[in-house]
Amino acid sequence: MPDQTPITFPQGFTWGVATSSYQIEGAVNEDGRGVSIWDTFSHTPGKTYQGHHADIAADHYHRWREDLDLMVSLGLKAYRFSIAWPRIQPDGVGPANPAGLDFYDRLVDALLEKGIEPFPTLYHWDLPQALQDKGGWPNRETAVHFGEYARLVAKKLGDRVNYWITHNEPWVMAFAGHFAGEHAPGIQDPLAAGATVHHLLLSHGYAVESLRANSRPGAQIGITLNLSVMHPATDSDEDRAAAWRYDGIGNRLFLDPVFKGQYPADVMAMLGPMFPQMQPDDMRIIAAPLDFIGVNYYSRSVVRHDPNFPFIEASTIHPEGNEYSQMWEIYPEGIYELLMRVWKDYQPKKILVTENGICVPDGIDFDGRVRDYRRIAYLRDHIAQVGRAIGDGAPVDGYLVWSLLDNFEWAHGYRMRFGLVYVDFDTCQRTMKDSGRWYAKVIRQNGLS
Ligand code: IFM
Repeated sequence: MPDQTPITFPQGFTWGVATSSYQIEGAVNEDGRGVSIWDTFSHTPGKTYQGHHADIAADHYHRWREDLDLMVSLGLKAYRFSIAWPRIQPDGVGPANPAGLDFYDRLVDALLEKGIEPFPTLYHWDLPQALQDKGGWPNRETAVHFGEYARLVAKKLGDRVNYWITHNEPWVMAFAGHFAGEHAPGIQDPLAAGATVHHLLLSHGYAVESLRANSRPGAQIGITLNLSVMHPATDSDEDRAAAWRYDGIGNRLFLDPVFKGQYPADVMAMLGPMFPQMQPDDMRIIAAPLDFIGVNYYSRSVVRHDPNFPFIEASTIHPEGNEYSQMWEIYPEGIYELLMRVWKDYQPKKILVTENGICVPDGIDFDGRVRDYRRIAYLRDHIAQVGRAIGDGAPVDGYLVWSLLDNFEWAHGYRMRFGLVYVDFDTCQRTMKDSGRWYAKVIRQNGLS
């Protein structure tokens, strides 16, 4: 039975939604945009569900004004979007492409005009293909180029943007992209994965320097990590140790360098040989002070000891009888546990939930409504747990739903729908779902009634 206790959030709490460039924009050949690794990957046979790609996606590049109207009707306080690096620097290096910058410039102005705070993310996985051809993230030079890209973006938007996010979910880029090969660039090489972890973190540090130097006074900078809680499958010592190893690679491998300036020793004992040579200043650059940490939470992991998996010797299970979405277990208490843990172990000045959401099958009923009641239940239960964490002292300042629109869910293509707004991918027509109307009410009431 879901918890129905009313909760009022602190005044000024930031309610919003999140999206990313490749998942919604389309217009891949327009206004000088270069090719990204996701264009290449999604057009490679067998890499995505039924060969889906995002050449058109939700056509947000052309329909952004309509999408802005939807944001206004939701009453959003914040909109998190990502900037496509190949629109700004088609080859990943060199001068900025004015048409690419202009797109985000117009968007930022229009958001501010409507009283919606823009939260741009510099990188949500769409690396320029030209940089991939020179070695991609496993090449240390890519981190340097990222610092320059951040500078170009900040020079254009830094007079108006108050909140910057450097990277989205570097864990996914490193491990799904370079170890499992399920995401672009589709590499399966432990050494490439280790180098990618380090160079993504280094590039984050370079980007913080560029953003600080080119932003308005008081602008806040953070990074978004996909974090989880790792529960042992049983009480056995073996499973508990396995869950701790999972925690090491999933959480501490990114949190420790960013907040403590060092990689966790137990993780390095496991993965050290995968990592590149580091330079003396690297950890100082990576641990540049941040104003907030962005936390993406979807589900927990239930972990057991499993020697079949190299390095980590652990795998996850899906306990019977629990509730699942199309992709993950539904476990709202996990967001409470996670927020409290991040606060207590790392003492960030501020935490923002930069993504939380669910994919469940939904569709338009004959009367034109989308009755996605499971999404409403999921959001309600998670928002309640965020409220509980705030009540217990965690400095959580905002909550952003993933996602505004149904979109291209990477290797799953369009069959996974996360939106508060339904998108018909034949016509790109938008329909507000019941969850969108429900979320608008949450925002109006500043909490759960
Ligand atoms: O769609 C993704 C997003 O790009 C990153 N975070 C998780 C979402 C759902 O899988």
